[in-house]
Amino acid sequence: MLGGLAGGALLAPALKPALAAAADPRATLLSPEPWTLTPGEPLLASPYGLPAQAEHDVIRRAARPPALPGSGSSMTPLADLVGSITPNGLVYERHHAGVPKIDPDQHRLAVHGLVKQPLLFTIDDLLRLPSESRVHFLECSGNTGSEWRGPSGLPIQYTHGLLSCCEWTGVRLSTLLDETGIAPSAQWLLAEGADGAAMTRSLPLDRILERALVVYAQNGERLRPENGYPLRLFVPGFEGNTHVKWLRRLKLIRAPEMTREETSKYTSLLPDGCARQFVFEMDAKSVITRPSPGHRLTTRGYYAISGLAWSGRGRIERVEVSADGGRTWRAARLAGPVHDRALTRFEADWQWDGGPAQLQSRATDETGYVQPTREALVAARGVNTMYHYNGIQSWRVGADGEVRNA
Ligand SMILES: Nc1nc2c(c(=O)[nH]1)N[C@H]1C(S)=C(S)[C@@H](COP(=O)(O)O)O[C@H]1N2
Ligand SMILES: [Mo]
Repeated sequence: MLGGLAGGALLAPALKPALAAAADPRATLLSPEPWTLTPGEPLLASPYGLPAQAEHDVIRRAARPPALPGSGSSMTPLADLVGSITPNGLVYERHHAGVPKIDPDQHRLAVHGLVKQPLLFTIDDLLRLPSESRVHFLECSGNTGSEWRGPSGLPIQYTHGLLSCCEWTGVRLSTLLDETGIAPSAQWLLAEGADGAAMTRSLPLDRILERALVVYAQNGERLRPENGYPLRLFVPGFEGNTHVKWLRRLKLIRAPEMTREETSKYTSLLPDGCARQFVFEMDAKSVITRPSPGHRLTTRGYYAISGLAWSGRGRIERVEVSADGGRTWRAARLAGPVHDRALTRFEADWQWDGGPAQLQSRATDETGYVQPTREALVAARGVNTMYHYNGIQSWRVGADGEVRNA
């Protein structure tokens, strides 16, 4: 059960082993560690900094080998990250035809179609325009598809790792369209990438104009090649595939183009035989990142349950946590900034009594939408779709302290 804090002495039992070690004459605080005795590594040992050697396991991983050369995805190691920002080297990757090698000096963005004046922008042109930086999540609509038919047994990197959150910087789409002008008949926007897949999506202009950015930077530096260098479209809250990478063309159009990505892919077949098409917003969702499968609890007592919540429709309003499989819920605290359409870190106090437990989290966003159970989601959508799974996730803690996706 989720217990309260006993008079503030959170770690008293956990500290006992440390104090016992201090009584060991070989472990007195006064003996200097070897690395205090000589100068360390020189400056610029790594001109572009790298994580500490001991953190070498905190890496992106692919759940399966690619079906075609260059296609596939690698996943963010969510269990090892803190706060809400994903470091650039760990942002998940999803490519339909590999990462193109683009010369930024030759790259152009065309804005054309139902505009008053078609324009071609170089990267330098875009850098001259007013910029905007915003923190937003990016989630593949296939994320957590592994859980449609019940617990997959997989750890969080493979169930929820098609998810990241960066500070994205670029030019507002509306700024570019102010330059070109918009013809009155323009209703949709077609975005096309300069990769082998020529990834192309149609987007409803009125729903994205206020927020969409053409970005050239993430977390303070220029985009990584795998995340769209030198330019990508960013559509806050929309499914990942609409954030077209290696962006080369924006065309204002009257109606959706019905591209491969919105007909053969990214539609969801419902139980009644109808299909949902143009499902853009990612529904509110949350997951406990620590503890999660692969972790093992070793001592009873206090643990901070930590996780992430997000919504494609706005800010996270509330997160609740259960330790008894959803029978009772308690409010978690939001433990960091709460940005619009961004990962939001939550934490809840928990006393592990050494017995079996079932940890769950449930997010509510500012529209009042509550993250559904898997049963409710399956009742509404069936199991014939791969996309937009946002059911409440359960991690089982065994009496042995082992955490499992079961
Ligand atoms: N041009 C292009 N844009 C693309 C893709 C692609 O294959 N080509 N993949 C899409 C998909 S399916 C997702 S989920 C996101 C992944 O972005 P990331 O690799 O930066 O995480 O990019 C989208 N944009
Ligand atoms: Mo995706």
